[in-house]
This record gives sequence, structure tokens and C-alpha cells, in this order.
Amino acid sequence: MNHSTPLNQKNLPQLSGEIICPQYDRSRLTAGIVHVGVGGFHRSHEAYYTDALLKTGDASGWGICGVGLRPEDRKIAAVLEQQDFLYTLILKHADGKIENRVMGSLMGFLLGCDDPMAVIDAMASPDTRIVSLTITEGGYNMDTNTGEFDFTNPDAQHDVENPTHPKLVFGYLTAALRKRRDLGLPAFTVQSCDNIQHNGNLTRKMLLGFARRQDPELAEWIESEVCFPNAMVDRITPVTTEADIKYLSDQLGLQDEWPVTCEPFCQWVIEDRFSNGRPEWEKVGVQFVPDVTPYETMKLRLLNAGHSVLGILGSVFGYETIDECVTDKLFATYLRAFMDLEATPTLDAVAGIDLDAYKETLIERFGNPNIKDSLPRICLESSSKLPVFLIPTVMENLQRGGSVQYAALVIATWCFYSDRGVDQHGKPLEIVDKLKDDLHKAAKGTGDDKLSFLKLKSVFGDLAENERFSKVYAEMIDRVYEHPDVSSSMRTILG
Ligand code: CS2
Repeated sequence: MNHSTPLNQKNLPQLSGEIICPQYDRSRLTAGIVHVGVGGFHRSHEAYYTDALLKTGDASGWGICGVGLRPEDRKIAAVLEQQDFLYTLILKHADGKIENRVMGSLMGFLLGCDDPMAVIDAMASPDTRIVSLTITEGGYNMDTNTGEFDFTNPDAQHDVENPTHPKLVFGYLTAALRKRRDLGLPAFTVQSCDNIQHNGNLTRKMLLGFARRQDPELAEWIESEVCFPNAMVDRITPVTTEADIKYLSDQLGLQDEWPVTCEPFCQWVIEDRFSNGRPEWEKVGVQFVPDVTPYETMKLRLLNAGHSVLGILGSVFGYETIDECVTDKLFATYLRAFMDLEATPTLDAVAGIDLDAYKETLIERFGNPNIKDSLPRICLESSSKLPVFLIPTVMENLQRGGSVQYAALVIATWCFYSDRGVDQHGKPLEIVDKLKDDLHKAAKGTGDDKLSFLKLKSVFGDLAENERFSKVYAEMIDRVYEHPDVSSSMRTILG
């Protein structure tokens, strides 16, 4: 029998003293932010910073109303509603210390698939000043060949013709901005929180692409009124597991159906361009800068690429988590060599950041034994990640005559992974990728043409046409296919 206390507003005073609870008056909050995509990352990052700000007092206009657009979001909608939109952030330190905090910044949740008008109205409310997004790379609906909004997507077609009951986020944003303009209300800021280079510029391009097709006059208004600040976001947030739920219940007597775990490190660097005001997030550690480019390039090419290097090599080797990889001396040395010899030479200096210390910290963060970040999460949708995390580094090194072999081994191993679908011991791999079939087909062709995988243009662009890279890559393919023990290839490269 479960004797734990269900998480909700009324029960907060009864919770264990070890759990930090929101002390501010949640009934006074108004939703200055509407957020689309309430998953683990939003809850450990933007909602966390906002909760910290609400604690300082004086920010009650910045509550968050969550939004889910898809039928799959019904489950979280029900859980959040039952918990008065409260959830626990389980912050796990490397030394085993755990901080548990109930977050109070989320104050509502709307489901677009069931009631699109409610979402449009919330975005168009005079209270709303920011609409923020974590919709993953795929959510931006960009045609990877042209870089433009993809109108071949049937949902995009639907949205062009049905302005009042859209399906995609761009249909919602356009409908809400139309309503604001017609009511004479100022535009909101669209704040992307996705881990994408120049995420604000991308959002702007996609939204304007869509709006021009549906309503060119409105598109002009959006172009002149809406700000889309670019931002670098960072906090390692593994997938919530049953064990996290059980930990709260068994150790702290708290029944929370959807907690989120994360590492202590947290960073958010934002360009200070907002259409209609913003929270004073700088009071709680957010950095506002004129240009986020050097921060995001550094993060994508060191942290995220580092994850992919470990994720792909580690999966084929038979590891399951990132910390398992970096506690292996060989993997840690390989990662550091990739960072030093291939990634770092492509980076500009970042004001106030010592790159050596940043890399050291990354290895420490990856090694946090309590985070247990799973390799299937890291390798999820690699076909959208590698073109952002790794390929630009390779391209720049080709231009400047730099080393490319560390990255080439990762790509050749990814080919093996996509071809065989098992690790080097024959254990099936859990591959989730929207291009899974294309990747498999291209990888299967390796027997006839060593460059077959690399010729997948939607992922690698023109890389296969580069003579130097093709040569290095073909050697790596020989190695990987002849000696399927990935550690022997890693050792050979390290020399
Ligand atoms: C990871 C990121 O998805 C990935 O491959 O590298 O989710 C990473 O954990 C976050 O960007 C950390 O901020």
C-alpha cells in the first residue's frame, strides 16, 4: 500500500522538510509566458529559472502557461492538472547529494489538439508577453534541402487553409499574432529554447515563411513587430524513469507522477531583444548578451558533439550511459583529443570563458554517476543532430587543413550502427530516428560502395565529394568493418 502524499497545492505544507517548496503565492500569478513543449528540458531549465525568479518576489506577472499540441500530450496534461501543475525537480550532484525542489512556475496547461481556440486565446491574451518553444529540431518544419519552410508537410498545408484550428506551432503563432494585431495589442516575443544554432533566426524564418503564404500583410506586421532572440540553452536532463518516481515515494513520501531529474549545472545565454518586456532572469543567473553566436557554437561543438562522439562509439562498444563511457580512460582520452584537436581550433574566443576549464567541466559533468544519461537518448534523432553538432566542425577543418579523423571514425561507426542495428556483441540497439530507414539503406550499401552512407546528402551535404575526407572516411570504414571492436580503432587513431 502506498502511503505517500500526492503532490498538489493543498498538500505542500505536509511535505517532508527536505523538499524545497514554492513559498510565493501561486494564486496571484498571471501567465506572462506561454510555453509550447513542456517536456523534461523545459521543466529543468526555463521553468526552473522562472521559479527561482518568482521566489525573489516582485515577478508575479511571469507565470508560465504550458501548451501541448499533440494527442500524445493528453497524458501529461492529466498528470499536471491533477498535481495543480506542480512537479519535483530532482537535482543530482556528482557526490551523491540530491536536492529536491517542487517547482511552482507552471500555472496551467492547455491542449491544442482538443481546444485550439483556447491556445490561440492564451497566446493573444494581454498578459502574455513571451511565447517560448521547445519543439525539437523536427518541430521547426524546415526542408533540409532548401532551408525553407516545408509546405509539403500535410499539416502545413492544413494550417495554411485553416487559420482558426491549426496543427503546427507556426499556425498557432500566426493566428495569435493576427488576433493581437487586430485587437491593437503589442506583439509577443517568440523565444526558442531548442538546442539549435541561431534558434531565434530559424524560428523567425520559418514563421515568416508560413505567414507569407497564409497572409502576406500579417507577415509584414510580424516582421516588424516580433523579436526572436537567439539563445544558448544548457542543462543535462535525462529521461525521467520509474526509479525517479519510486525514489520520491519511498525516500520522501511524495507521490509525483512526473518529476524531472537534472544535473546541478545550468546555463542560459540570451540575446537581449524582446518585443514586449521580459522577466529579470539575470537576477537568477541568466546571461543577456548582444550576440550569442560564440556561446552556442562552443556548446554545440564541444558539449553536444562530445555527447554524440561518446553516444555512437559507446553504443557500438556496448555501453549504456554517458558516465559509463567517460569513466573508461580510453573514451575520455578520445573525447578530449577530439575536443582539443578538431573542435577547439574551429572556435572563436568567448568573452569570459576559459575553454580549457570549460572542457574539464564538461568531462566532469558527463562523469556525474547519478545522472545516468542513456545513450539511446543521446543517439535519438542523430540525423538531425550530427549536421548541427559535428558536420560543421568537419567542414571547417577541411577548409583549414585541420584534423578530421576523430570525427570520421564516429561517422563510420554510425554507419556500422545504422547498418547492423546491433552493438559489437550482437545486442540489438534501440534506434529512434525519423531517417532510420534511409540511414539503414545507405549504410547497407557500404559493401558495394564505401562512401554509400556518406552520400546521404540530407545529412552530410557534399561531404562525400571532398577528396580528403572521403579518403579518411573510407579508411575508417575498412577499420570498423574489419575490426568491429570499436576500441581498437579508437586506440589506433590515438596512436
Ligand atoms: C544532448 C543534449 O540531445 C543530445 O544529444 O547532447 O540533449 C544535451 O544533453 C543538452 O543540450 C544539454 O544542455
